[in-house]
Amino acid sequence: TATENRHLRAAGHQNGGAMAEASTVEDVFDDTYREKDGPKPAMRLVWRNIILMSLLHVGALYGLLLLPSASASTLAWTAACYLFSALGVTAGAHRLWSHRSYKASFPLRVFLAVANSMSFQNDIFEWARDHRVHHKFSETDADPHNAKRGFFFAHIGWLLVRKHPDVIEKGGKLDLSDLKADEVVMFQRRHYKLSVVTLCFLVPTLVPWYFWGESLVVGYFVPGLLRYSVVLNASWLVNSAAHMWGNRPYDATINPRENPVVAFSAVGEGFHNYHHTFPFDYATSEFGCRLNLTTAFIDLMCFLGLAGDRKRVSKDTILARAQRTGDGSHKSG
Ligand code: ST9
Ligand code: ZN
Ligand code: ZN
Repeated sequence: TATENRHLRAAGHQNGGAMAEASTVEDVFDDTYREKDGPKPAMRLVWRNIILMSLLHVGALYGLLLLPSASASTLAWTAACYLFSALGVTAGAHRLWSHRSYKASFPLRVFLAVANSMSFQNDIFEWARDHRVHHKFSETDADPHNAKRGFFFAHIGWLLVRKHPDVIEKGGKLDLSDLKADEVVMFQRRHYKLSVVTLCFLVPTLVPWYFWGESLVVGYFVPGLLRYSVVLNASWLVNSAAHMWGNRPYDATINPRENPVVAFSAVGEGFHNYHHTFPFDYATSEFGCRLNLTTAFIDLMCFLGLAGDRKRVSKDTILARAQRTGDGSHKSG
């Protein structure tokens, strides 16, 4: 199916016109990779991360307790921060930069990079590199959040231990030239720490305090820490829950699944059986905008002339694939 997907991507190009330069994205499963024999390397805990992630989640719980004392404006602002930081991951790091599933103009890329820094999920370059190895070596030692190691590891555990050496070895062989050539990606990488302090913590805290007199404590714990940790967990559910629970209408030989609950909380990213089968489809789902705010956002950007060249898989191809490798739950069956 790797070859098949390359052909599909090439076909998408002919429809999409000037998309040729993105044809090398290495997000297609590589079935030639074999895990090394012998015992697995020992797990090495990273205590700094364990402590910081614990503190973040304690802070988020405190934010939950403060929710009733937040003003309506602060709650609306929290929702806006949620949506904005989520789009920085879904429309930005994921569909644009990891998969090159559509093309974005310079102003839109700046907007997405700003939103991405508010989400504080590693810089775009690192995120996209980890994500390409996740697709190419899915559920093997070379997958950073290998779901075969269990729910906890796929969800958050992978950020609390040293990476398996194969992740770094295989990741080092990926072609990332498109990311290196994108000045917005490289600018964000150079100024990552400052952008995160500003956008993930200072802006969410200070805007409600300055504009409508919210207390700094509520600003820090609600649109700050609570919003940050909810976006993180919604993203991690794609790696954990959507690799374990749901139907596999498109390819029953892989673990990623269609999970509507995850799709809702991750603004469109839970149709994971479809997405691993056709990683270059900009909608990450057969069903366009259904439970998929990110697709609606990309469509809006195209309507405004800020994006273009959306890649999509044809209904015929989807049907043929569902009939050939699906688990029978596709509505056509
Ligand atoms: C976070 C990310 O939360 C979340 C990602 C979610 C993904 C979801 C995907 C699902 C689909 C999309 C859905 C989106 C839904 C969004 C919904 C929104 C509502 N290839 O890293 P080091 C090199 S982040 C090649 O230290 P260790 C590296 O360059 C949260 N090379 O590895 C370096 O080289 P050099 C906040 C690689 O020591 C060397 O290896 N951030 C690769 O094993 C060492 O790198 C954190 O919590 C690669 N793939 O440490 C921080 N990887 O030395 C987390 C690495 O030459 N990170 N290299 O520079 C860390 O602290 C560490 O990375 C570690 C591993 C402890 C985890
Ligand atoms: Zn996945
Ligand atoms: Zn992906």
